[in-house]
Amino acid sequence: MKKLLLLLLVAVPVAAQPVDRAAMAARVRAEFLHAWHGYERYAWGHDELRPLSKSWVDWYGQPLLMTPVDALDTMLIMGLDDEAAKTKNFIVEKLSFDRNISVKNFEITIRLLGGLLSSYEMTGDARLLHLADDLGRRLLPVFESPTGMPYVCINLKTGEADDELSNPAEVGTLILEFGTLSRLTHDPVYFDKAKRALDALYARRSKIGLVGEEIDVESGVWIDPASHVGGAIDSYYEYLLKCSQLFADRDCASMWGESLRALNDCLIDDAASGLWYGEVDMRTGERTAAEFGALNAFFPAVLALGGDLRHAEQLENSCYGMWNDQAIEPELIDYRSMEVLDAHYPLRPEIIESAYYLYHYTKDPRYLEMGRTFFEDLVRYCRTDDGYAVLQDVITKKQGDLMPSYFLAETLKYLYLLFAPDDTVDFDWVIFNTEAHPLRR
Ligand code: DMJ
Repeated sequence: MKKLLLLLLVAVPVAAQPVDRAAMAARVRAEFLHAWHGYERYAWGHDELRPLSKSWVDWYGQPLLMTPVDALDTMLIMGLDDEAAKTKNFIVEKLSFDRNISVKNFEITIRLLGGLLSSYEMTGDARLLHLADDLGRRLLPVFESPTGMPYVCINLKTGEADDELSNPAEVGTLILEFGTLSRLTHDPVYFDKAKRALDALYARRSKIGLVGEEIDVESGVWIDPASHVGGAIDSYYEYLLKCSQLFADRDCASMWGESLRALNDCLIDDAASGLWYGEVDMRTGERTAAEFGALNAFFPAVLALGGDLRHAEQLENSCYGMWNDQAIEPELIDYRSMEVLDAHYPLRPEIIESAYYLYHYTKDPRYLEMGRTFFEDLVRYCRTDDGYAVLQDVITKKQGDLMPSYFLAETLKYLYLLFAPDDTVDFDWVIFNTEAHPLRR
């Protein structure tokens, strides 16, 4: 009998405990509050919390309230009404874009413009739309390049745009926010400028339908031909698909369809460690690297949203392997050797976002289990007494002194939505921008 019991123990894999969604959602919400309270205590009125030194950082030397604006719609979604009311009042009283600073158009658009627009749509507070419109006006001169593709930086006060060396992500990740601003203000100028930039970029794709990693927005010449779905390119593809859905835009639908065909033809790499989307030369399709990282892990979500569940599930499985290898995902690996090439973990959300999308479409409890793993590892390695910290090294788990605003906008929001009741956000009626701000269809 004893022998039989032993045999059974060896042969039958221990089934994972089913995930108690309500309990997990409550835990994520509590951790959001923990992180938010750290920000409130040590960084209130500034851009981001430095959780180890218990201080703060302003990206441009003057505060643009990155964390409050990024976090506000997460509070609304989590039903944190008191925190949301206090934060909203603070934003409308204190946030001013009348500042003589040169900012990154991409970051300001996805975090601040996106955050203001989604919070406006959720609360109906016209002061938030007014702020968004003011910001949008100040950003517009960024498109005044010979090609119509935006410069990288823009001075919020003088409108002076600079830095012509850009990339597909920074050129092509604007249309959801600018288009929504047009819809809400009835001024087409925002949508038109962002669409023209997207068209100009797409027109410069290679003969095999791919884009590279760096482009000169004045000459329209590619500087770096590396083609992949990682940083510097990633959300360009995301916005082609989402633009087609948010605005029922046929051009974007066709650009997305053509691009996906090229990605599937040229990038898919079936390795021993799983299916990946690797890196090739945009001109020849020749493989140049077997690299994949935390940023690339947004792609299963986009594939799922586009209807390709088969590749989405396979890729998310590979990503999960990447996470589990070090019990937290590195910024970059070689997926053939699984060697860590960049050991940072800056509290990124993408792999969690993909689990959320895949659970929505499949209802497969595997994705809840993945979410639980992500959450437990985050708490174990990234939690500090006063917030959450990036990891300098996923191997040693040494923490770094920053809590990026997207941790509250995205990482914890997607974790929460994965476990919260399915109707917490009406998935079919919103499109999340790349910073997880839901915009109404
Ligand atoms: C966020 O600001 C956005 O998700 C962006 O698209 C990529 N980088 C961070 C999160 O990793």
